[in-house]
Amino acid sequence: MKQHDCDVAIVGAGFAGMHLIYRLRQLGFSVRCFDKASGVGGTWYWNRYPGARCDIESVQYSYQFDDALQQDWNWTERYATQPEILKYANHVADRFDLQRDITFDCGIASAHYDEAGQCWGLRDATGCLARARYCIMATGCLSVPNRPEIKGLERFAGPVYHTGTWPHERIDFTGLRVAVIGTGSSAIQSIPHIARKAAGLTVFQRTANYAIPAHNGPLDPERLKTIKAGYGDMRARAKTTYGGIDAVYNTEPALEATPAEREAEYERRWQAGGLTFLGAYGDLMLSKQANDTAADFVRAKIRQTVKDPAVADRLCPANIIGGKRLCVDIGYFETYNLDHVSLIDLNQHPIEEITETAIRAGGKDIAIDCLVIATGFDAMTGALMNIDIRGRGEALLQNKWANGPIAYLGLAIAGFPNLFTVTGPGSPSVLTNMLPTIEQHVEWICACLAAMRERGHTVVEADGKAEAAWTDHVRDISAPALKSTTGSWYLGSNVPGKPAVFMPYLGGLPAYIEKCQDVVANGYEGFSFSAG
Ligand code: N01
Repeated sequence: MKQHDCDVAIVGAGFAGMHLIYRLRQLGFSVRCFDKASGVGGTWYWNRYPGARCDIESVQYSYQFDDALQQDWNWTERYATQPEILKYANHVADRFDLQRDITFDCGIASAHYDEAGQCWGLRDATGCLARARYCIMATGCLSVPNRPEIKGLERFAGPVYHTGTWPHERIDFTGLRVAVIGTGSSAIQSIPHIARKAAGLTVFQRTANYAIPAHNGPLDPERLKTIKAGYGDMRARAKTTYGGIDAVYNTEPALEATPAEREAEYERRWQAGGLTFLGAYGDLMLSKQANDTAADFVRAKIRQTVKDPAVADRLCPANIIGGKRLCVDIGYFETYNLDHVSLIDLNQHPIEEITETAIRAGGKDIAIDCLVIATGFDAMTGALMNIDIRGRGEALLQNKWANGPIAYLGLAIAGFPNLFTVTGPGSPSVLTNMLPTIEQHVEWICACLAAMRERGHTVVEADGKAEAAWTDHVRDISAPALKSTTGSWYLGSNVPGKPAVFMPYLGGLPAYIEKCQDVVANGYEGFSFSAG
């Protein structure tokens, strides 16, 4: 394997890695990007399960760094499908000739900082691949599948698919008895598609989930034209909202509205569809009582949709709405009205084991031909903790983060000079529209590297004190928040043994952007620089 000596090594060729290549090249840095996939696209390369699509409107879940790109590309649906997003990623790679700087089919196993040489050495399983002054981890927040440990799983004779590493070839469920384990976004999107083909579908649910209808459809060309005419304004407005999505977020408290007013507002948002349902009132994620009003509305919708009241009961979430990431669905609840679809509540009937031909739950064998595991990801820290990352004094990141992530702004880590993370823990990342959030990090990191070059600096490192203060701040604002009261992948509670720490920054995108700008305005406050 060829060794690459370059200014910047990038791990991951998803939307973050691709934008990094483009921007760093523009600034005159030499780059080499590595990805274990055989193509670009990151999460959209791997998540090919039936029904996979974005839950943020395509016109907003897209790059804005190049106006000609956003003017030229035409999204065809309100919420783009996985194939269309992957096509877009490939279009961007071709348009900016990014692939020549990417080594595919190459999973980085270790990244070690060489203090004397002031550079990072990256290796895959076969040996040294790159030596670079800087290393940027663009490894994604949801890129490591969470695989459940179920007795007998390895004995099952039929095919087993994880939604997060779906095969490239089309899987035909026609006439098969299928089981799906999990009821998060991936399951909620795939279940209606699987049910359309399968002879029987059994869904194993541990926690019921809220889903708001997508009301997806073709993008009206006239609407697209209007959006494109005002794209810049739309992007600017989006940056002023908590989640980086251009939409109307009410600030008035739900509890000050009358029940009739609330019902009308929730109904209006239900009919509009999508994640911005939670923008109905300003206190939905602050007050349990307010949250209950929205949760009750959605539970009533589930009961209206699902004909069997016992099944509807099982599908009605008991926890707060928006605690786990809200899901956006197309025909999910209606699917349970089909005679060949059944729902098993794992709290009442836990899986005892999997045999060669069946799932045994609650003392009963449910015969299946294939199994779909939709149990999500080891989120936010999983990809970084899976790489042997060593900083100063060969200190291991795995040790530093053993009790939860400690990072400065989700961008840098004390003791790990010249290492950056894109949308790392402690940044708003997964609580926002990821594309603009990725771009904000990429722009910040690239500007930092350019500033260092101008000043003759060769080493940058987050200060331990600044890092500790930011990590405390991230923890302090999440402690009283309703969101941190629900078990979720934000907290790592979906992965057995993972420390329960609320990982993303809950202060919202505008506050975070301001903080990043202030850091720069104050001479990169919280970072120290030196020259070799
Ligand atoms: O994963 P999840 P996901 N036995 O963690 C259950 C993004 N995404 O892949 O809630 C039985 O949400 C688990 O139960 P519980 C999006 O950000 C985006 O669906 O932990 N069940 C849960 O029901 C999303 O939030 C899109 O009790 C087990 C399910 O598996 C994130 O990815 C589409 C279990 C996992 O749900 C993750 O979504 C898809 C076990 N041992 C995903 N372990 C878009 O639209 C876990 N579960 C862009």
